[in-house]
Formats: sequence, structure tokens, C-alpha cells
Amino acid sequence: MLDKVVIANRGEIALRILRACKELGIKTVAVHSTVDKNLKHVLLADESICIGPPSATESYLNIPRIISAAEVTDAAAIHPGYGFLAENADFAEQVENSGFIFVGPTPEVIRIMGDKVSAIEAMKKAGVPCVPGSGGPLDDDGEKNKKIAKRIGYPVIIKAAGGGGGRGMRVVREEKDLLKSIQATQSEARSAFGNPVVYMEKFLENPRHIEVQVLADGQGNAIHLGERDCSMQRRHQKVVEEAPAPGITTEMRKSIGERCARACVEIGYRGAGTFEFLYENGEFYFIEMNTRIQVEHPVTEMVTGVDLVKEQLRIAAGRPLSINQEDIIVRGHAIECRINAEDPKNFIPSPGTINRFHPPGGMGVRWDSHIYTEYRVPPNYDSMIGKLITYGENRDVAIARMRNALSELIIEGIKTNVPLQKDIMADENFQHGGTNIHYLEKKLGLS
Ligand code: MV4
Repeated sequence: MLDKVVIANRGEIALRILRACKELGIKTVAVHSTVDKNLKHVLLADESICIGPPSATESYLNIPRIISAAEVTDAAAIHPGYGFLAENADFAEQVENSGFIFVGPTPEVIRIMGDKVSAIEAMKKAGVPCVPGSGGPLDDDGEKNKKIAKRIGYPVIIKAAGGGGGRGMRVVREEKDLLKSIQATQSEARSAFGNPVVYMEKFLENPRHIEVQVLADGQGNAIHLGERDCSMQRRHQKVVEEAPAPGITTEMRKSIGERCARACVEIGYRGAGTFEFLYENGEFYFIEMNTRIQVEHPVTEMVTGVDLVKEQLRIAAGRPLSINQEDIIVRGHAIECRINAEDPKNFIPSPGTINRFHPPGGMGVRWDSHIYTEYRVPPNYDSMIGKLITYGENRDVAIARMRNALSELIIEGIKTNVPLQKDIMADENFQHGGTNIHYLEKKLGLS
């Protein structure tokens, strides 16, 4: 097993990684900004190193300082968590070139998936169903682009190859708007991502966002761990996630999951990964692949019993997958509510000191968070301060436990989105299950 790991992240995921390392007997190094010196995982780590001021660009995004921390502590590997440098191929490459193990796929695979055009090309080739589209970059031939749009059928969506996660997209409903929308998306993409390449897809009006979790060892073995439904979102920020996705049968899970696992073998994937799909009228359409552990990984852990972060570390240590596909059984239901330090009505971040804190508990309740009484939420980073996850033998039980857990959760001194989460759990359409990606924004009266 790995001897020592640098945790190149902060907050709840840094604590999550620390716990997995401890279970595996791996020593831990926390790297942190000045304002994060009292984070829970920093205090629990074997060693800690301050790598810079609060600004993420000078600390959690500072590649030389993170690699230096691995050097001075003689660590074996670096775990990037999610966000920050997790999907930065140049970082993964520099980590490897400095003689350390990057806990994740190879830089080459990260690069392919970072470019959405090459990601779709790779998935199409591997037999993963994709959205009908241009099947490559658009060039400057206006008549050709009109033909492509006509073949796909309006409405279409223009997306930046360098985008993803909702950045750099434009919906086109009529031919008269096509060429200027392509140009506008290109010029936005050039300034935002330094890459003007755009592509075209059929625009799906009311899809759900369903994603498939995979694990691969890079030695020819890959498995899938079922799907998550992440449709409850606002402005591309997920709010609630669940596993399994309501209405997805064992047969559908097996079929889409096996295609994803097979694609992992074909592209030489290593580590934990997620295939993102839009799901509409009973069909899955691949849109992007995430090459990191995701925020919502706990719901998959609860329904499969697999510790995904421990698996990431085992794979990084060069071990072949210890679990077979037959070992993966999706049992019961899990829901995650993201708890953010923000105003529940206008979503404005609410940093400050937590002066009273009581976590929820009981059967089937999991609280993944770094917060404690007197913890000060800094204004410099993402506002997510914890994840409340409940498990039950079925979805109704998971919801009932979540409603209890939310009512037990007390966080005072800052504003949180707990009232919003209580509203969602009480919503009859959520309770019915299967709401689409536009549901929450419509409920909030935003679109
Ligand atoms: C789409 C789409 C409809 N049709 N692509 C937004 C985030 C990025 N990952 C892809 N996104 C979308 N792509 C086609 N062909 C609608 C969205 C979309 C969306 C997707 C997932 C979760 C939330 C979303 C919110 C708005 C739009």
C-alpha cells in the first residue's frame, strides 16, 4: 500500500480522504492555506504544511507548492479530491514527472476528457450512446453548419469543446439565429477557455441528469457501481443527489453500466470516474466524463457498500481491482442534501463563525463535514460546508430519515440552505421522484 499521501484539497473532501487513508494505514500530509490552518483534517493529519495565502490561485491551485510539499515530506502520492486541480492534466503530468503517484487517471486520459469533442469521439467509438450531433468541431462554413443543424433538427445547442459543467453553451431554436450563435459561442470560448472550438448537439428540452459511477484499475479491469440522479440543481450547482435513479430498472442499469465499464477498458481508464448522461424518454445520451471523485459519491457508497476513496487509493498503489462486477449489488436507496453556507432565498454566500452546531444522527444517517462549533467558514472558497446523506431500504424511508435529520441539524451563526432542503424533501413532485433538470429553478420561480 502507499506509505504517505498528500491531500491536495480542503473541507469535507480532505477529511473524507484522510479517513480513507487512516483506515488503510497510510500516513497523511495536509496542505492548507493560512486561513485553513484550523481545518479538522489539518488537525488530524500526521503532518501539515501551509502552502500560501487564502486566495486559491496562490494555495490550492499552486502546483509548485503542492509538489514541494510532497517532496519535503517524502510522500508517495497526491490525492487531488474534487475541484481545484483534480481535472488539470498538466498538474497530473507534473506530479508524475516529479516522481509521485497522481491519484486519478493518466494525464493523457484527463486531457481527452477535458476536451468535450475528443471525449464524445472516444465514447462514440467505445459504443457509449451520445446525443445526436455534429460528431466533431464546427468549421466556418455557414452553409455546412446549417445542413448539420437541419439534419439534427432544431432546437440545437452549441457547446464549447473547452467548456463543460454548463459553461459556454447556447441554444438555437431557428436557422436564422444559427450562424451568429456559433460565432458568439466561439468568441466566448476563445476568451474563457483559450480554445474557440465549438460543436453542435440536438438540444434536449426536459432531460434528467443521470450519471454512472465506474472504477477501473488501468490493468484491463473495470466495473460500474450503478447510477445517481443529480437532476435537482440550480444554475449548474447540484442541490440533491440520489442513488439509484428513480425509475431505472436493474436491466437498464446493467446495460448502460456495462457500456461504461467496457469504454473504461478501451480508453485505458484508471481510478474512479463518472459518465454523465442526459436521460429523456427512456434513453441515455452521454454528454461528459468526470475524471475525479465527485461530491455526490457517498450515495453510491451507501447503496453498494463500496468505499470509493479507499478503492481510489488501492488502484493508485497499483493493485488490481479487488471487486468483481458480480459483487456490486445496488440495495436500498440513498439521498444526499448538500449543506451550503448561503442565504436559502437568494443564494448569497454567508461566511462567518458557526457558534452553535448539532449534527444529526440515527440509523441510516451519514454526516460528511469538517465543521465544528466555533469553526469559521472563510469567504474564499465554495460555500458547501457539509453533506447530509441518508439511507433506507427504499426511497420513502431515505426521505423520511432525511426529513428527520434535517430537523435535527442545527447550524447557527451563519445562514444555511437547510430551509431549502426541508422544502425540497417536503415537495410532492420530489417525493414522487424523477423530476427533470429544470424542476428546481421552476419551483423557485427563476425560469
Ligand atoms: C445539454 C442540455 C440539453 N441538450 N445538452 C449543462 C451542463 C453540461 N454538463 C451540459 N448541460 C446541458 N447539456 C443537450 N444536448 C442541457 C444541459 C443542461 C443541464 C445538464 C445537466 C444538469 C443541469 C443542466 C442545466 C441546464 C442545462
